[in-house]
Order: sequence, then C-alpha cells, then structure tokens
Amino acid sequence: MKFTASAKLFEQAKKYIPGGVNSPVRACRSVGCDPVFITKAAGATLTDADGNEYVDFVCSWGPMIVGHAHPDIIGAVQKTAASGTSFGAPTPLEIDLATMVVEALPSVDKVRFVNSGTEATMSAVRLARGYTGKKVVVKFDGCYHGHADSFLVKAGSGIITLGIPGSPGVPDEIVKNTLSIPYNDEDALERTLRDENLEIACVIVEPVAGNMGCVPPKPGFLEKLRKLTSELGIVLIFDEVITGFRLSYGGAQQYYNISPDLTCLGKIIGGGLPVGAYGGKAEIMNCIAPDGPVYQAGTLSGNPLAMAAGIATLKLLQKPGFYEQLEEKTAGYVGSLERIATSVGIAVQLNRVGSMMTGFFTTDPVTDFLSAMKADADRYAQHYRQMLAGGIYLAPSQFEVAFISAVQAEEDLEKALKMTEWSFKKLLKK
Ligand code: KE4
Repeated sequence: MKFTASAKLFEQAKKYIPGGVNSPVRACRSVGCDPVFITKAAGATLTDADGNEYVDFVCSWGPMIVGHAHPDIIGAVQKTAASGTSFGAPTPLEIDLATMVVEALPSVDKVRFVNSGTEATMSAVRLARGYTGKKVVVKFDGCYHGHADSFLVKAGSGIITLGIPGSPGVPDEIVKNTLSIPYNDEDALERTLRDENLEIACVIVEPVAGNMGCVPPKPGFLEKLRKLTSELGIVLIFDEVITGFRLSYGGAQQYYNISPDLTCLGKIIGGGLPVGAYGGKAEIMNCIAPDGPVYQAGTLSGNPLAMAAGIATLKLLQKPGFYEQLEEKTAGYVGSLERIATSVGIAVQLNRVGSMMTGFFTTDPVTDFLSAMKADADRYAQHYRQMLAGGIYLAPSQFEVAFISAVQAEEDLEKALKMTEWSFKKLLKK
C-alpha cells in the first residue's frame, strides 16, 4: 500500500489544525504511524486518499452500526436538507426521535438532545448537582465521559492513549470535586459512597467500559452500584454513549436489567451526524431550563439533519432479529480470533460484550484500568500497522474498542482473520 496522498494531506492539515486532526486519537501517535485520510465509505469499506480500501472495525468509534452511507440514512438526510438545515426553532423531527428514545428506554421519561457525548455527560452531571444540591461526582478509573473539565481525571480513551495524566487547564477547584475509583471494585465503591464526609451528587459509569478497551462489569457490580446509589440518594448516571442502542435496542440498561436515574447517549442515535442526548426520570429532567433552574442550551441541538439520520438509524435497528444476528456474528468472529491466538501461541485477552470488543496483548485477565495498563501497547501498535497494511482498519489505540457492524460480510471477517493470523505470527518473530 502507498500512503503518499494521505502523507501530503497530513502535512497540509498540520499547518492549520493542531496535530493535523480534530480529535487527538485520530493522529495515531500511540501506534507509531501517520493517519490515513479517508475520502469515502460505503457499507463496511473505507477508502483513503490513495485509493486504499479497508474493512472498517472502528465504525466512526461506534455510530456506524448499520454501516457507512446506508441508503435509508443518506436519503433521510438529503430529503431533510432540501427543506433547510437549521432553524433555531423546534421541529417535528425532534419529537419523533425523542419518542423513539423514550420508548426504547423505560428509565427515560424525558430527553434533551445536544451535539456530542461530552455535552450529554457534562449536562447530566450539572443536572445531578443541581437536583441534589451536592457537588461531588464519582467516576471510575479508565472510564471516559468526554472532555468536560470535571471528567479529565484518570480518564480513558485519548487521555490514556496519549499518556496525559489529566489535563493542564483544568483548575484544581474543579477536579477536587471529582473522585475516580477503581472500576469493578465493590469494596472501594461501598467505602466511597458511604463516606459521610463526601457530598456526592452522582456516580457516572460506563456500564460496559469501552475507553480503556472493552472491560465488562463483573457480575454484581452494576447491581451493587444501583443498590447503593438508591439507598444513599445519589443520582446514578449511565454513560451509554457507546453502549446505547449498541448492546441491545434498550442499551446496557436493558442488557443488564438495571435502571439508572439518568442516561447519556450519543454516537448511534446520530447515525453519523453530531448528536448527543441525556434523559431520565421526569422528576429530575424537569429541573432543566426552561422548566427548571438548571441551565443548558445549544444552537444546533436537535438539528433536523441529525434527527433525520438518527430516526433512520433507529428504524433499521428495530428490525426483528437485528441484535441476535449481530451477537451471533460477533461471537463467531471472536471465537475464531481466540482459536487463532491459541494456535499461534500469542498472549491475547479478548474482552467482548455484544458487538464491542478489545484484544489486549497481555497474559492476565483485564478487569479494570490497572490490568488494562499491563497490556503491551507497543505490540498492539505493530499489530495495528500490520493490519492496516493488510487492509484492516482497527482503532489506533490498544485502549479502544473494535466494533462489529451489521454489514461486515463473511468475506470481510475471513480477510480480517487471515490478516490477524499473519500479524500474530509476525509479532512473535521479533
Ligand atoms: P463525544 O464528545 O466524543 O461525542 O463523546 C464523548 C464520550 C462520552 N462517553 C463515552 C462512553 C465515550 O466513549 C465518548 C467518546 N468516545 C471516544 C472513543 N472512545 C471518541 C473518539 C474520539 O475522542 O475521537
């Protein structure tokens, strides 16, 4: 493969855009190569500026569960755009998508649309603080909830990928109200939540962690979290920006049968356009302006094109058997990966929930941030480069997830498995 056109574009991009990218992880710093610039995508295939084609396992970090350029989504966006792109006024489409979200999530009585996952989680935390009158937010090491100041404490995703301890520019006064404790540690959870010196407004959790790589909740962890937060009057926020409409049509809360007080959404509900959302019990949501005193706003919130893309996407997810087929496909693929790792003799821990997964290059089980950090990021980097050269597009970080979508065909997965076997063997040669 040649990457000359991407290399030229990257040089141009770096002239006016920090790092040449509009989101740090896309710079591929942790996998030791320059990014390829994508010019088009269809179904499960990405095409870069040099005309190289890739089977896509990043799926735009989750949104493209039905594949790229799906005709229903493109058609909905084109049709909507023909009537204008933004009015700064309410539109019927917002009601349609809000209705679909509320009908999908029994824990959500009301929902507010915003423009990103970060806006959703930032607003949900502000709402929890406003509703409870308390300040402290509890999160979990390795979980990432976007880049709002309160969250940049032992966060996941780009923060760990780039080895950034937290972030300059976030005042101590902000950070001191955020407590980060180990994920899947029930003792630390109970000790922290029962600490009477802490005025805890909320706990925010990725019900399945995706931003330290895929780390499932241990059996009982989410149940314990729900029990303690209910008993102690602490708002439980499920950050379902990744898991929402990914693990099931009702997200992780349906998958694990846990009902949070607030839910944050993004990615899939925008069908590839910028959308985030937060929602929950009417008693809490009624505190949001203009009904209540907690302020939150957004020029393009509920944008008609984004609503149309989200509606078209969710309609496709409602098709009978959609999630069962995805589950069967992913289980088969991961089973083959495990057989390949065993036959080659390379240490890989494969964590999977539904159609989200991560292969950690480490010998021990990965159940939290510390065990995830033991993974060999350099080995992952070499694997990433080798797979890219072979036409397989993985997340440019050991601490992210890969996604199976509805459109990766058997031959796509076969190609990925063949390349994986070749890459694993090459990794052991060095
Ligand atoms: P955005 O602001 O990037 O739309 O969403 C933030 C966010 C919130 N919560 C969870 C669970 C998330 O995974 C994210 C964003 N995910 C990362 C990838 N793991 C986005 C990729 C990027 O930063 O470029």
